[in-house]
Amino acid sequence: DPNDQRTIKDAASPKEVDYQAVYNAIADSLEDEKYDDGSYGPVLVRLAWHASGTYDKNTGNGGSNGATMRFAPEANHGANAGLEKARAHLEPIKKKFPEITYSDLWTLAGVCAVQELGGPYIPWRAGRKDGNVENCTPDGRLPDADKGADHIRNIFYRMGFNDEEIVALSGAHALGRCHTDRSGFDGPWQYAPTTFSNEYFRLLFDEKWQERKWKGPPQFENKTDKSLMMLRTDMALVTDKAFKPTAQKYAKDENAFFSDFSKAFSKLIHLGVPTAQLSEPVPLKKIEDQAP
Ligand code: ZEM
Repeated sequence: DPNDQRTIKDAASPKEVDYQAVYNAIADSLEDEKYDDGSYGPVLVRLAWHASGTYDKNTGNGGSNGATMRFAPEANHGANAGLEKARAHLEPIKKKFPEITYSDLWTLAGVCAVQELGGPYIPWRAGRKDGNVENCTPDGRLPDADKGADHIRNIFYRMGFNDEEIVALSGAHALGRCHTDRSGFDGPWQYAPTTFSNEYFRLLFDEKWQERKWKGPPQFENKTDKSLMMLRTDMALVTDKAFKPTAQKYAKDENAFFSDFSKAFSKLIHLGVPTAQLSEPVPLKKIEDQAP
């Protein structure tokens, strides 16, 4: 199976990389007052997610191993619109540390963004190998935002996640926003979209949500000031009987969310990477926890 990223051969033998130095360089690059809400963090988290969320547990193909989003057709899949900005943002880091693979770099960048924007520590292992165009995954593996709970389950069960993990992962929507020129949707999920928190869950329950009347795709707006948004898939976390209790727990208990998100996101960014390829967990310290 040419799509099977477990068959990716590495041209060179793995080299010594100072991953903390790579982490620090990414952390240093996140802030940019001219970009979006002032940080590249959210779009880097989305890059790590879309690079990993193509995994299919039944065939073993897809996942972060390969970094196949560098190539058409995967780069041009509708779900990946806008992620060229995230990839381009990491190019200078790749140039500075050429020995890191793109697939390690993209997942490490996701970890860095979550941690530096105030989220939990995320266990990360090195060892992903870069594939080539033959390893691109077919279109349609990532979730559609205008669908319901059945669709969400189909997509995430295929990756090997359960209902609790689906809810935990969805909390990443604390970060960033929708862009009309990328997905067609519009707006952020919470008032501080460059701070990782459980605000997404709190607002899901504490705000009243109504369908937005506009020319764009179907989305919800908060009644209070109409400045926030939810996708149909976000609303499913409240309307679905099995998702709701977990979402409620995270709305009330940020520590529980952080702990479960850390595990689920770590699982996500290692999906499909053969264990034999992976290093031991690499400690990646937040800037604030490093000696001055
Ligand atoms: Zn998202 N996501 N996502 N997501 N996502 C967007 C943005 C971001 C869905 C989805 O359709 C969309 C997860 C799950 C799901 C992030 C992280 C994670 C956008 C807006 C859409 C439409 C894109 C744009 O216009 O720029 C759906 C349907 C999901 C599941 C059902 C999971 C899981 C994530 C990580 C763990 C992040 C951080 C963003 C914000 C990106 C940015 O540029 O600000």
